[in-house]
Amino acid sequence: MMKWKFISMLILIVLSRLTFIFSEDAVKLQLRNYATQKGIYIGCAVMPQHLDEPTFVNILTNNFNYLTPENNMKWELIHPKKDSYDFSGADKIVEFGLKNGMRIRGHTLVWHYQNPKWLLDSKLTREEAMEVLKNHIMTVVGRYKGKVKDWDVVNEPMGENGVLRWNIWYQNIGEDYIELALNWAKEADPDAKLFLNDYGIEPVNAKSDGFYRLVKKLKSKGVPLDGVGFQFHLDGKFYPDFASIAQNIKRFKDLGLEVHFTEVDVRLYGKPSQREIEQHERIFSELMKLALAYDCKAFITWGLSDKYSWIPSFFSGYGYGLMFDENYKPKSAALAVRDVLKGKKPKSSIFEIQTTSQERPLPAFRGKRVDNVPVIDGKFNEEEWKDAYVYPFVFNQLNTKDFVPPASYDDIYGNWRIVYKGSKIYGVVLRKDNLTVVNHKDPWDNDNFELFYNIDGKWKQIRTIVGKDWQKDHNVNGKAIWNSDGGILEFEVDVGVDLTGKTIGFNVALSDNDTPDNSLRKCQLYPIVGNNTGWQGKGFGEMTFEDENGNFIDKALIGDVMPFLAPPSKIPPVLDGVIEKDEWKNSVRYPLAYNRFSKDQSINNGGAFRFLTVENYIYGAVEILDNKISIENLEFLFSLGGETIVLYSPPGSDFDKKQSKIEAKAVWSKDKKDIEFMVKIRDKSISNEKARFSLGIIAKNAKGENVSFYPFCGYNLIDETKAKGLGELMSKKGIETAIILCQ
Ligand SMILES: [Ca+2]
Ligand SMILES: [Ca+2]
Ligand SMILES: [Ca+2]
Ligand SMILES: [Ca+2]
Repeated sequence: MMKWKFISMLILIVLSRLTFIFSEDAVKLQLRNYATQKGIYIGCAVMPQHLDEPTFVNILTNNFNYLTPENNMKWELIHPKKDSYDFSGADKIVEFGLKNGMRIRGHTLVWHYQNPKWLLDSKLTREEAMEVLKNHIMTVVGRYKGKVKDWDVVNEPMGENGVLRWNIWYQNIGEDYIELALNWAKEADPDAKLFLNDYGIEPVNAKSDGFYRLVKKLKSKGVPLDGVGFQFHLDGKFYPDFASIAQNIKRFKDLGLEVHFTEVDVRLYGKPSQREIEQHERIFSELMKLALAYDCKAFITWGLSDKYSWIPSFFSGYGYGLMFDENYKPKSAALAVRDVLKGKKPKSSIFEIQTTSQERPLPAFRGKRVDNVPVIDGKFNEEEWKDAYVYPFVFNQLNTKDFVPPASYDDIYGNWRIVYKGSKIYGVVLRKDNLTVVNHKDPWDNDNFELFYNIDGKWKQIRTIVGKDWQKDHNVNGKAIWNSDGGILEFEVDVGVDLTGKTIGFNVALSDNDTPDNSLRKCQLYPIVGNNTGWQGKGFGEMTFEDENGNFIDKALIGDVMPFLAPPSKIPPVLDGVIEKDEWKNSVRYPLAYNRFSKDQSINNGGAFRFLTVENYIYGAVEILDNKISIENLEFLFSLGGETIVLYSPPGSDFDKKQSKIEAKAVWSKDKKDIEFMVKIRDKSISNEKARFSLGIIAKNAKGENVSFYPFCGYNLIDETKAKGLGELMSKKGIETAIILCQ
């Protein structure tokens, strides 16, 4: 017995020591101080019993200056019986907050959920219901008058479809229960700020449209309403559409309302992968940037640490929602939020920059016309396919900082081609995958192929899981047939519009899941860079269909491809040919996967590249991943504000600067597989500007044929094989470039 006691004591000591070390890290963060400097409140939801735990309190008071009770002001707890209130929990939180110099948010006076049984069982007339609600609001708000500065007066009033949600107050009082509640809260404490709070209203969508109409009407009637709360309970699997959220915040602010982030958490399923953890971090830091950029005055997480998060009990199998883990260790998200709070105030324009622009961001893909249509039978043997352009699946859009697909061709590799006749699209996908997984409950998390198109403003997403036809609920006029090992997919889709000479918004994606235990897919490869927003009708590339004369004439811009990013860095990387993680840590890694010397443009892992913006310089790093090629040149083109720079660097040598006096330098690694370079763009700093760029590796393959690795498709080099490079081509006709956003 003694022995066990001793060992368990030791374990306890070690554990508490661990907690101590982690909590020390957490205390050191001092999010609160940085938030104060930026004029934003950073808060979290708490329960009264947490305030008896010294570690919790220590982290809370050092990092947060805003508190809200997670449950103790909800009817069920604060008003458990018809004629009696229980203020004990709420009082404790309010007093604690005030003692520690925190602002307090009251949550909530009206909600459809967590109501006491007596209330749910009451049969009330309109007048009786008004009396019950008014008494409750006057009592609760009255008690905390001058102490609680912000109130979520009504929580979650909106239904998913943008019409008011049914609740007991709506039922008994009518639609005006919201304005009555706001008026009574105002009467009880004229100085408190009053909010309506909801979830799922963060981006522009049917629900936020309904919410917007509601608050606009209230404002126009002069109802006392100071702001709206966007809850931000996010599933970290989906990267949010921050541009849409920004646009939404702006329209609410334009009504003269404050926008608070009221219940932030970003949940992940199961044991998160490194990619998911990075996305979790990125979502938190982008949210904080968004809050600062739009002067949102409060950023509240729904809990302090995963130790007490509501997530696992509500979303089975999910966790990891908050900035501190269950041992109070700050996650990378907490450090990222701290860095955002410490940095310069982000400009709102970084969220407003939209992919849709007057310029075509990327060349369109090409769909050839066929007279005899291929037989859709999973056998890839028709002549019609041979002449088609072939493109890779390559940007892993599930990732946010590393878009390069898995290194092994056997793990996942695919290419695709499209031909058409009339209104019908025909396609072939060739796919290599080490393990086919088709048993996941969510169709998109299986090994699958997806086709996205936007024709004349109407978009559609359709999916076929390996081995199966198009998903039934997608109502496809066509079929999808796989061969027996899932290596070939042939499909047809009638889009109902003659495609001859037409340009459409277009995208495809190949997903890979190698975990039959129902874990999530690990990658979803697209032929374009993006943010995985195709399922929201955004982030489309383009396809142009051959016209009746055999020409490809790109029509008006239909797609809205995301730009490539050159994030800012304060410290310039050391140009020594060694691409160190730390010096490039802000950058995004992109694949070089298009061979423009061939009609089959698909390469999986030709190379990778990344950029950084350092004041008035652009820095780049390139990795050559294909071992079998002999390199002739690194080619870099950059064009900003009318000035175009074209530079070449042969293996092992600096840029050839004979043709230009530009300040530039390229350094290759000893094995000539990695290159680091910098180019001075101009005298003035670059910040949040869009430029055009192209970057390529020009080489010969083992057979001595010309190959090139580019980040996007293109045709010039195919059509004019005599041209040796971009410079020469540029003088002949416009070279195809993509947009790079220098942040
Ligand atoms: Ca066939
Ligand atoms: Ca695989
Ligand atoms: Ca797989
Ligand atoms: Ca270096």
